Amino acid sequence: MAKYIIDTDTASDDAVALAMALKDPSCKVAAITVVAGNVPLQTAVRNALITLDMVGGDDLPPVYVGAEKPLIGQRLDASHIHGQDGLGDIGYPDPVHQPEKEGAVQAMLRIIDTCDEDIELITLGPLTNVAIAITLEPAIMKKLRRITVMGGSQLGYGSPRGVSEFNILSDPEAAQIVCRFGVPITMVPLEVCKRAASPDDDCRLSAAEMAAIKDIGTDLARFCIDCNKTLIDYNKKAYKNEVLGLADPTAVAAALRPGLIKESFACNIQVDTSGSHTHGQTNATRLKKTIMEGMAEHLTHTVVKTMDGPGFKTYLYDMLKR
Ligand SMILES: [Ca+2]
Repeated sequence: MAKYIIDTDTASDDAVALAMALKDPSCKVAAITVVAGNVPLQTAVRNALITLDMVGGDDLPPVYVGAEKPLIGQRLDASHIHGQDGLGDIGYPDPVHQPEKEGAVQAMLRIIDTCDEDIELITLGPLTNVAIAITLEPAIMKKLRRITVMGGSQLGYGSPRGVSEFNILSDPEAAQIVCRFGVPITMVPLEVCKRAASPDDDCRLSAAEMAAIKDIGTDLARFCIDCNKTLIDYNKKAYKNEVLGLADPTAVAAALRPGLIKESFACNIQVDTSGSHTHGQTNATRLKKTIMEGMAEHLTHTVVKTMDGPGFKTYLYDMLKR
C-alpha cells in the first residue's frame, strides 16, 4: 500500500481533504505536517487536530508542527475566505488529539528515510516545510515517488491575484525550490476546482450536493460542509452562486485516484520569484529544451487541466459515508 505524507495549512477545505484521505482504506497517511498559510500556524495545527477528532478511530496519523512563516517575508492571510478560525467560525471545541513534539521537517525526513514502501507527498498549503526539507536533506527527499501540489494557476484564474495562486504566492521561493528539485510533480491548479467548461468537469459541489453529504448524517459529514460556511458565504456574495469549490480535496483525489484526472499535460514548471504583476506565477513550458538558462531538459511535471467532476464527488461522498 502506498504511503502518503500530507502537508497542510489546515483551513476548511484542507479539513475535508484530510477527512477524505483518512477514510480511504486504499492508502496509508503516514503523517500530517502543518505549515502556516491560510491561517496562523497554531490555528492550522488546531484545525488538523479537530479534523482527526472528527474522523475518529484508532489508526490516525501523528500531526507535526512546521514553519510559521514563509522563507522570505510575512504570511498571507485567508481568514476572509475560511473564517477567523479557518473552520467557518462555527465554534468547534478544542481538540482532544495533540501534536507531536518532533518538528514537521524532521518528521518528514525521518519518515521518508525509513520508509520501505513507495512514499508520496501531497501539499495543500505553501511549500515552506517541503523546501526546507529539500534544502537540508536532498538525498532523502529524492526518495519521494511524487509530490502532488494543490497550487498554481495556468489560466489566469488565480486567487488572490489573477496569475498567481495563494499557496504559491504565499512562498514563491519555496515553491521554486520544490519545482527545480527534480522529483516528479503533479500540480492541481486552482481552476480545476473552481471552473468547469461542462458538468462533466465540474468539481464544485452544488447546494443539493452539499445537502446530500450532510444527509449522510454523521458528525464528520456535517463538519465537512459546515466548516466551509464562510467560504460558501463568500462564493454566494462574489459569484451569486451557492457552490463549494474544494481545492484541496480535488488535489488529494488526483493523488489517490489518478484515474479521476481527465486531461493533463507534461511540462516543466518555474515559479516567478522576481516579478511584480507575475510574482508567484507558475509558468509551465512544454518544450524539452529552450534557450532559457536552467529551463527544462526533462518534462518531469504534470499539470492537471480537468478532473472527472461527478467521479470526484462520488469518491468524496463514498469516503465520508464509510
Ligand atoms: Ca490549504
